[in-house]
Amino acid sequence: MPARYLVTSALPYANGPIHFGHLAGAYLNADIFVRYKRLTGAEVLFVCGTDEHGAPILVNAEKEGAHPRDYTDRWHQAIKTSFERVDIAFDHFSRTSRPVHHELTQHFFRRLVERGAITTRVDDQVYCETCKRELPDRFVTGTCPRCGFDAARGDECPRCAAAFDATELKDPRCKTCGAKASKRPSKHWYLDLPALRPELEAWLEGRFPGWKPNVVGEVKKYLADLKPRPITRDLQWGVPVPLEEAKDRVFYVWFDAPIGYISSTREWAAQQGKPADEWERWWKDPGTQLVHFIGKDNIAFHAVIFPSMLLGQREGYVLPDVPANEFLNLEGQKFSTSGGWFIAIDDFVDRFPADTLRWTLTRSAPETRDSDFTYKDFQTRVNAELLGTFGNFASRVLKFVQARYQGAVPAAQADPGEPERRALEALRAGVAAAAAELDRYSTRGAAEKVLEVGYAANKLIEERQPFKLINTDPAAAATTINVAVRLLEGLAVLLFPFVPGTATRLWAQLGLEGDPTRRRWQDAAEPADPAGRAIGALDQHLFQRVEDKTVEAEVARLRAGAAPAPTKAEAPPAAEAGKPTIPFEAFAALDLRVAKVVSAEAVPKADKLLRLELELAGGERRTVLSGIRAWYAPEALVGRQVVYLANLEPKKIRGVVSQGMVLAANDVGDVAVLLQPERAVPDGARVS
Ligand code: B3M
Ligand code: ZN
Repeated sequence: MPARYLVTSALPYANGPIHFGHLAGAYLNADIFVRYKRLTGAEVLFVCGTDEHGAPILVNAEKEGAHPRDYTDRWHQAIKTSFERVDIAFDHFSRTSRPVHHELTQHFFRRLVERGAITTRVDDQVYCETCKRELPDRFVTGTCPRCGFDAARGDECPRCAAAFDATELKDPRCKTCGAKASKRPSKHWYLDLPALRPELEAWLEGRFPGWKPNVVGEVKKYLADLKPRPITRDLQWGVPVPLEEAKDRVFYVWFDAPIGYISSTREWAAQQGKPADEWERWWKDPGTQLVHFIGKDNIAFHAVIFPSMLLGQREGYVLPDVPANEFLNLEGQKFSTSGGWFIAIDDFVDRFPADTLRWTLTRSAPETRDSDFTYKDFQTRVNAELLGTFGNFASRVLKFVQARYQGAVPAAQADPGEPERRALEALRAGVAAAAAELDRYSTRGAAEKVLEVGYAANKLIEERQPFKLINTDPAAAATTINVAVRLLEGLAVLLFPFVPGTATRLWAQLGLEGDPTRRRWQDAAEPADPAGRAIGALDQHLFQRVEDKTVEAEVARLRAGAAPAPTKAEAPPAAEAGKPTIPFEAFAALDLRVAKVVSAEAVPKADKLLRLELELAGGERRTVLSGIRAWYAPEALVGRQVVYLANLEPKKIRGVVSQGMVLAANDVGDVAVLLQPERAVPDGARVS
């Protein structure tokens, strides 16, 4: 088992608030793992920081009339504060806009050039004469080369889901200024991944057996189509490419961002006054286990591209484990910051303790498949598990010590009974089982094992009834209470990685100094005899109930805040505002119906598409492909009624004949929102 862990979480873009989906993907699990490993005595460094380059940040800064520096200053601080409020305790939280990162990125590039792993290519790029710059996909709109939709995006069409290069768009227009865009040849630099493939594959072979199937699958899919990747952009905001002939180029954000883990480490070492080569003890010593916690959309960057860049340095960098999580949904729908369908951390912890969120998100963590946060589930986790299992047990036992033993833990008989032995065995088993789950990065599995220890502790009290037993057999009652206090000490250590604030309060209520980090994880299995020790003040309950009316209010609040009307900055450019007037007959020709979704599934190799089976009147079925996968979890659509255009010409897409289209509002801040009748109507009902 390595004695040293270097843990990273995906660098959040300095481009918006952190929400539950982020926490559940790459941050909360990392923090739990770090706290656990430190409890075992391992040396751990936990680094992160904001990812501050890239076109989306430029787009949003421009929308606000702010310089990207000011814009990212604001989001860096806001994001840092949000993490602090839910006890995500990085050792260092840097920014990729800092000089230390720019210098290291340029060094990485030069080493790759020396290594012969950088190539160049001259390609047509969409260019705006007015803005005097090449236009990345997000900055371009135009007419879809396949279906003629005149508001297609730079890389795909929201109507027919065709994917294409921006240079294939007809009548391309600059999204920033609306001017017609042109094409011009442009030289860019490429990371030659195939040149690095042999070393990469040799390493992957050794890692695949220990990796999650979703990660291995994603990596193999990427390797099947491995080609050189463009790593430069014609933008002014980013890490400059250190070549005279590329002075108007910066690195593509995904080239520089992962290097941010290293620059954050170097900055940490400097700020801690460590020796100049301390960072290399973490990044180049084979005794370090590097672990990248990420969401599934980042797998290729962390398991193929960044390791290739590290191998290309030929400087003996350690290579990562990549325990990627799937996605968390919110009340059955995909998170969408721009669409207003998210719960910001700050907003939530203003009303609920951070530990209630940490525990709920851990218990429903999307470790092997997408999962869902609902306020109902939150209420159950808080009331039945945190309060009902851990909180009540602690309160009953410690209040009893206060009331009947003058606040000091009573002595146990030499030979505790079978129920006490079973409970202590459950603690020992729980310590080992939770460790095994955490060692394989399963925080969800580990929390389940800790909960089982809580159940065993409550079972002891149910079986022994010490609060009555004291009247007939005081020695036996004292033994049960003594053992119950040992269980509480063990639970305080086990709970610390998950709910650190509560575990620390429990530790104080037990009359122990400091916090649970005073104890080693493995020692939690054998708490010392607490007889005679004074317990601490029982000033407050560890948890508060969540009432039904609170859940209803929260869901209403979420729905009210969702999908705000597009602000003027989001409204489509004038050219898309209206369409030419049509005769009534043209509208009458549309056969619009209400249809029920009877099944929904993702379309293989098509990131944006869902395949829907619709039911009309008399059980008639239709198949439709819809580009709404980014916003709707398939399972959340089944049973819903939608508005369906039944007489659109069928079209074969990705091998599936799509018979028509379901209608959705677009341009709601880059989100699609399905149209549906305001109440249930017969399937197949006509819309006019
Ligand atoms: N900034 C955020 C994301 O795609 C991206 C991660 C970078 S990690 C080096 O989740
Ligand atoms: Zn322009």
